[in-house]
Amino acid sequence: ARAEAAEQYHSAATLEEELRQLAEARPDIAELIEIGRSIEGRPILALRIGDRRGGVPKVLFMGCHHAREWIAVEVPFLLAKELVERADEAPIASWLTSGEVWVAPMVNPDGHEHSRAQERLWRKNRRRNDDGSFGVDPNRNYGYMWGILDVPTSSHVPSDETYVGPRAFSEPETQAVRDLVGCERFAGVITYHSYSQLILYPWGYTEKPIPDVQHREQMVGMAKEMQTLIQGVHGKIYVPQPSSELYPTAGDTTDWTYGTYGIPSFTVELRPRTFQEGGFILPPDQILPTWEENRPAAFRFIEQLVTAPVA
Ligand code: 0X9
Ligand code: ZN
Repeated sequence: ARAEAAEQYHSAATLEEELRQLAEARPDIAELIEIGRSIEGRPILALRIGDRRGGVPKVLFMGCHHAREWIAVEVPFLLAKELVERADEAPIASWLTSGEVWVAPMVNPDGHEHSRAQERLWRKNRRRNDDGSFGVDPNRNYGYMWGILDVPTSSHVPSDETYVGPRAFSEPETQAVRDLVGCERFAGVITYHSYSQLILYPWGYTEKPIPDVQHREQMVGMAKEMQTLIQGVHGKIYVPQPSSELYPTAGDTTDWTYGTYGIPSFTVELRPRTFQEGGFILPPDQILPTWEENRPAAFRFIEQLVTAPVA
């Protein structure tokens, strides 16, 4: 069963191959971009999808900051695939004219390969730390309020699962995202993780609500709408909540994208809901239903942000 699952989920190599095929099939709307290289030298890839007009609002979807969260590669990949393959159909065609969608399905390719080949439950990247242990948690390494917490869920001990790293953006994987987001000025970000079926929005570093009431209401509203859209497909409930309600962390992706750029930012924790249902080990026959239920929420996010006036 293990070998079978590995075949139905993407490796870094099969992902690159399929992203390349998408870009080659539709060079008019899709471009494969290497946004950086991992510690072990693997390309970190993003597919840019749009008519390339310039000055249009852009939306970013990312996946697989955490190595073992295999489904978090597949959902953004299937989003990219559908946008490219149905690029000429309404309403996708109009989104790709009025805006642009960027998809980076595997931010942590080294960790992901390690999870496939060596340790299925590996989480971090593959940095060799000063104490000889391996790995920085990429989702603790972003530069907004980085390192301010010292708790089990956000640790300064290198061998810990949630090691924040020696400094903000110490890792090439988070540097790649930092540089991309700094360049492209996205209107919104969704980063996929697993598991628990949650829709998380900032803050993660504090239980205090976001002070800007408009931003807060916008993100709470969007999260609730996503919940409804997801539930409408296969009945699965994804609970919206502030990230810190799950547990406190400093330096996660969405605290940085919201804290630095003020853009709507969500962490979507995909299937399953519980450890008893498999936790990080999601049977491959659930890849498609997980994508199907997340499709309308992702589409709505795109639609909302690309049809809004450019900031
Ligand atoms: O711990 C994480 O990085 C995310 N959960 S996971 O099980 N995929 O590792 C959640 C990050 C959301 N932020 C906070 N909880 N603060
Ligand atoms: Zn995760």
